[in-house]
Amino acid sequence: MGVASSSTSRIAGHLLVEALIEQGVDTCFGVPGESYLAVLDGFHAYRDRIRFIACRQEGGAAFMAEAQGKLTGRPGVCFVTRGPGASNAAIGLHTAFQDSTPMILFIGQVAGDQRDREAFQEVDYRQMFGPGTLGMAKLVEEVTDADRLSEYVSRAFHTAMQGRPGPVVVVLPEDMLTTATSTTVLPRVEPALSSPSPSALARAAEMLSAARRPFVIVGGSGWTAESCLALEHFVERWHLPVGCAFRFQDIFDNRHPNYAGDVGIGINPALAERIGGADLILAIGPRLGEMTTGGYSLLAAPRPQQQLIHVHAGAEELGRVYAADLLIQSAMACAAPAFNALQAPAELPWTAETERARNAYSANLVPTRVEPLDMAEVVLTIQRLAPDDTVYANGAGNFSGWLHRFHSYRGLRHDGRTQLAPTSGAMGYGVPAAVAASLLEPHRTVVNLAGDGDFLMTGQELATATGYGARRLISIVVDNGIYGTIRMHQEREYPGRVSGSDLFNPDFVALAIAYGWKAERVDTTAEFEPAFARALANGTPTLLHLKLDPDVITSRTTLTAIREASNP
Ligand SMILES: Cc1ncc(C[n+]2csc(CCOP(=O)(O)OP(=O)(O)O)c2C)c(N)n1
Repeated sequence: MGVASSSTSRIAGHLLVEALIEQGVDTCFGVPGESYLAVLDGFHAYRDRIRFIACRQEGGAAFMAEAQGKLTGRPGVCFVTRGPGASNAAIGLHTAFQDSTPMILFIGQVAGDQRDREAFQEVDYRQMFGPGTLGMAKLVEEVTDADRLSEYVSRAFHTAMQGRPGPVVVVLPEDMLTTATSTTVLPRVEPALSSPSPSALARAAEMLSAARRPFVIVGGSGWTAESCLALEHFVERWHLPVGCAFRFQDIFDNRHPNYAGDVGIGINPALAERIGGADLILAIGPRLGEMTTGGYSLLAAPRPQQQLIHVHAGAEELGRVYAADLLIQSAMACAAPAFNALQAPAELPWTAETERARNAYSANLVPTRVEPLDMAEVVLTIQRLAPDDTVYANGAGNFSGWLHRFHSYRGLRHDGRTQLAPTSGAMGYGVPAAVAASLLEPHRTVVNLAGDGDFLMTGQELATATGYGARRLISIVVDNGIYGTIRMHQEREYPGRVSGSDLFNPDFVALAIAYGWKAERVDTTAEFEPAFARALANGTPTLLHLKLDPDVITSRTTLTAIREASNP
């Protein structure tokens, strides 16, 4: 039901908030600005229906909205002010683009009578953010007529969710927002979803039936619990081995006997070999980007050795890199059920291979013990103690490799999305994503795994968590005193020549306590379990500061080994 009748006249700033409520939005993230006071006043007017979470930096706010889009499948909403605010928010927009996350960024803009003078903080957002297929936004629009604001909002929601989901920028000139309008809001948007054509499905079944060593890679956005269940049934019936694309590990239940591992950075070498040696790759949903293709080598670009069936929701994505053997344009909500309707042949030559793929995945879960702090054991302990529906959030850095390798995601069909991780590789994502998840779904436990570099890019959002009453939120900072990922690359390319990758760190425990969190330091594996149990039990945001030997650079090797291999 709408919140206003068409005869009501109110300023466009209020109409915008009414339109968001109509779309089912109950939480927006942002940093206020004088450019959109009329919208803030709308949030005040409708404060019993919708809340505006005031963040501490627009990068944090945009990451929170991106996480909201990932968690809910509908656009996360972020509000920022002109040039400086929009500049800070760019990282969240870029992440939403690369991760195919529905999101809308509203930007306050100079008044129309000041336009094009380079007025205070004026920026041309079409130049800044695109739109394009290789960048920051699917669509950038500036609303100059208050009577058409509803149309633009409706278009933003459609565009963010339809085809390949992604971010939309809507620019709001200050004078437009204060103009009275009696227009009404438009109805809640339900995205139009494309389905595979019967002939394409029949061709896919033929190709699968003729294969000897097929492999399925799933990923991308737009999945629902039902489509994930259909996917599970489809691969069971066809006995297919399944891998999850980089940072889409929660699409498929990692405990399922057909699950073979994640296809991303630090891939299990046995899995890489399997994908390289497959004769057919069925990619359902992933973008087949650099991280999922091992730098376009597991699948050679532009013409892979394997046969390729690529299923994706975005027409512009199909055939963009790979000259596939079969392209199927379909939303994920429709693709898996359609594949699940395909009849499998009685005999499938690869059944034993699927078992082997699973065994290789299980073998990869066995860690090499490390003293005094074993990150693999840390991840396995978190998994053992945390509730099943816990949301895991991380940013970018080598620390995330332990989570990606050792955590078994139970899958979207059981618990909704439980992995908030940037395929864009944006450092600083994890803290705000975790804060957003905790505020949006307060009944769930949220665990953020952060590097020391990663954490401090957005650590100020600890204040947002405290201020808005987050509870079951745990941030684990893995402090190795370096920008470890970069040091690793340095030691490989320029052994022994350290430059720009050392960090000075604050006392993270004192820092967290200053923000109103509880905090503990952990130096050994044995100390971790009781500290994490206390964090789970106390119902207060808690930071655990883990000291990690910088030589322990990944779950597979050390800095010393890398340096020695590069400098024999
Ligand atoms: C916003 C951003 N800036 C820079 C980088 C490049 N980068 C990738 S990983 C990394 C270091 C991460 O350091 P840390 O968080 O301490 O984790 P570690 O690698 O040491 O585990 C850097 C600087 C990036 N990915 N994102």
